[in-house]
Amino acid sequence: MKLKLAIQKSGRLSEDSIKLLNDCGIAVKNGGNLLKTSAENFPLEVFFLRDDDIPQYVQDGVADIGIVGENVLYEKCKDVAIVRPLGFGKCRLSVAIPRNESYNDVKFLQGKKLATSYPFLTAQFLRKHRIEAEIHEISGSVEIAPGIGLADAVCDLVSSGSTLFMNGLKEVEVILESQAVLISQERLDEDKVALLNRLLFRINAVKTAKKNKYVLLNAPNDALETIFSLLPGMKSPTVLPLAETGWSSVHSVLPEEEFWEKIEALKHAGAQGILVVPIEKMIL
Ligand code: PRT
Ligand code: ZN
Repeated sequence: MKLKLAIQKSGRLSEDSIKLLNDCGIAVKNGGNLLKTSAENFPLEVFFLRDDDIPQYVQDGVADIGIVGENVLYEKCKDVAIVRPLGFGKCRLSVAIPRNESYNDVKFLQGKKLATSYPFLTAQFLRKHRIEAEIHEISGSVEIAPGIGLADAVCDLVSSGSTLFMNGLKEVEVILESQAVLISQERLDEDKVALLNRLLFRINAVKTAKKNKYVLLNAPNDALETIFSLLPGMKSPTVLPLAETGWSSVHSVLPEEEFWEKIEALKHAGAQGILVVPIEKMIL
């Protein structure tokens, strides 16, 4: 028995999805022309699909789990469970209007025409703000719609914003912040849940590792107490005596977000020869 995973065949989420599997020690070759493939060393079958189809396939149980952007998931309104955010494919679904228009608030959109590939989420946003506007659904190149007189505004995905900029548009409202998520069928049988948990264990180890650094440093023994308070580590730091008397080597783990602040404080406390190393896997 194998767990069936649906990922995007070719697009912005494909590479990161395959990389995540590889980081989890699961050997999967990139899709190419394949529609499905089996992992070599984990009971996993991978389906390569268009991202728009993934929520439906997971809902219907054709696939047990899938990787898809929240934007697609919420637009499609399928009955699936979100298992875990994955931290890649970050973007936002935003309303943008021609740069030369002045904008105060959403009332600007009253009676206007909006072009989008996300009619459901756009309609939901307009309803929430009690705005009546016409939604014009198009499947691609939404950002050119105002320029060719097809719409007054767009509702589209943005990451850097350069596409909007190049098309003379400015972002005025964010409807949704999105990232890739792991989704699962609502009613997986017990064996599949066990496989999903094995996969999740690995994903958690990979993701936790990315958020942390391994720190090695030398310190005079009388500075150790201060250093321990700065580097509590997973349980407590490892301390090894240096050949030079009165000095120790301290090994510990430090969250990425506290990195610079802590390094400064460690130097201040007397630490020397600080080495910071990436962690590949971390199991708490
Ligand atoms: O063929 P298939 O249907 O599978 O792929 P697709 O063409 O529908 O999707 P794809 O590969 O473009 O995107 C897949 C997913 O990546 C999206 O559903 C989002 O969850 C996520 N994602 C992240 C993005 C972006 N960032 C993004 N920037 N999807 C699209 N874009 C577009 C954006 O709309 C704009 O037109 O990229 C363009 C460049 O963005 P800027 O702001 O960086 O200029
Ligand atoms: Zn798509």
